[in-house]
Amino acid sequence: MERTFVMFKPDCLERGLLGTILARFEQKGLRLVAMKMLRITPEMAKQHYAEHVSKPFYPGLEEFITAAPVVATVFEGPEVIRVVREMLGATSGLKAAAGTIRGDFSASRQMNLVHASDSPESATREIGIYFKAEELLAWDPSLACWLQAPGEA
Ligand code: FUP
Repeated sequence: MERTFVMFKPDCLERGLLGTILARFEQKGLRLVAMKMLRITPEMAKQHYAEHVSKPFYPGLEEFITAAPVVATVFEGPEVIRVVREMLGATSGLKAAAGTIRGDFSASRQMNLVHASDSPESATREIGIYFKAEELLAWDPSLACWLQAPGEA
């Protein structure tokens, strides 16, 4: 079982798409283990996007990500890091394939609705920025036995 950090960005909340997009992850059968709504501060933005802070697009990215609340979540499942990245599609909504979340709902490179970790190292780092260990709730949904065969999870 892997865990991944998934964040519904300000454009997602402003456009009223939180429920619609969250539903795609629920329908896929991914297990939600943490969730909180918050307003990202400039300091948190610099921590989250540490690899981009010195890039020319960073000031605009920080303005965008701090402009309205976000919803931070952690999902759990087999190969969940890759599965969620594939559900999101390419970074730019203009390039993302139809059928992916960005392909279906975004026409922007910056306003691409949802962030998800791209590796196990990123997932651990990003979950640590937004959640304390005790905020991650391990649980066994009753329907789990109809989502994966024994030994698959
Ligand atoms: P991703 O891993 O898909 O979130 O994308 P990146 O780490 O490459 O980029 C992080 C965020 O910066 C993306 F959500 C989009 C944004 N970005 C820009 O706004 N302009 C750029 O030129 C590149 C990325």
